[in-house]
Amino acid sequence: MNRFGSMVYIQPMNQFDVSKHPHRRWNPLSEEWILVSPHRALRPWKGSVERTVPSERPRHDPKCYLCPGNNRAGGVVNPYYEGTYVFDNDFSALLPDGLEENAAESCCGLVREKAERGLCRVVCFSPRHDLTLAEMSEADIRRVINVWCDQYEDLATRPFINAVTIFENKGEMMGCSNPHPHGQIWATESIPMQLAREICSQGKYFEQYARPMLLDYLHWELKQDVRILFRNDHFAALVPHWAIWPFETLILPMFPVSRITDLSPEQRNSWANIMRQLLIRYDNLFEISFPYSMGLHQIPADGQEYDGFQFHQHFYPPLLRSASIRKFLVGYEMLGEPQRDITAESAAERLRSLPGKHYRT
Ligand code: H2U
Ligand code: ZN
Repeated sequence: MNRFGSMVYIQPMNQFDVSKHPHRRWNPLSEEWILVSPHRALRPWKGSVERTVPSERPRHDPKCYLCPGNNRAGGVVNPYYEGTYVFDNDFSALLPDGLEENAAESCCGLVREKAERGLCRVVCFSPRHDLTLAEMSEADIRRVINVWCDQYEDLATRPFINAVTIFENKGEMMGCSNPHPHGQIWATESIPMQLAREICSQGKYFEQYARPMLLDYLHWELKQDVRILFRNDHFAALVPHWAIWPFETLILPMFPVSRITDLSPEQRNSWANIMRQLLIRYDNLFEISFPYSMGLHQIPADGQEYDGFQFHQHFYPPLLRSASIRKFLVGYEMLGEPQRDITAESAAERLRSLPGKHYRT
């Protein structure tokens, strides 16, 4: 009885279980918390896959600005390329050297601006309009890796370039303007914010433990064997413990390496192999060409040492439960912090359970 004369029921405390109860997880790379609400995803999965009509694309589209032999904006004509093809973006977000250096500050530093130089390139992965990386052979993905390495080498050695960001924006849902398999490279004078954060967090870890953070993390994950998707001699793919996007993944090398140009030919083969395994599972998940933003994080190209920095590849796919239901980072996520329902562990289990053969073959 309490002092108002009514019965007090003491609820037994629920034993905390990460697979059932709301909790926060720490992202040691970006140094941010994320909220996980697994109880919302406990409703049974009916496995219903909304089958979308696969969009049959021609091998060559006369209207595509990336297909061989076609016109691009500004009148340039693409060569009849047979493998990969790289060109300077006709609508580059950055302009190269030649502009005067400029930085200004006012209002006690609250208002700041700084001129930014850089180069933007487009990388066509294949002359075939109807393919994606997921449907390309391992050897062809390996050729794309070689192009990325050559581009890194070329851009990183330019005096005004300090960081090279290689990425792919895939699918209409991600705002990609063209289904022709392609990615982009932005080489910048400044170190972009996401990379700067990851340099800082990995640097602090290295200072404390004298080992690369992502290598220690990978060794721990390999022992746990819960979020690991696949591994080969040199690389592993996993759903990071702190993933925000439902099927977010990370490809990690199993040895210390800070830039892709330092990968040996065998290591590059292994990377192509693991990337292909992952991309096939992604497409098989909802039997569609799976949209995502993917990118490489490498050491800055400013000639400085960044102890503990480990090269890695992020995949951020927006899809949640089906081919058409996407996750938005809105509301609480814009004003509070990111949140997810299905846990990283169950996402990994789903991805692992998918066949290794592409659904279209
Ligand atoms: P997406 O990967 O977001 O679809 O972008 C394709 C890029 O291709 C985009 O950055 C460039 C756009 O500026 N582009 C050209 O360089 N030339 C063209 O003729 C059209 C598009
Ligand atoms: Zn095309």
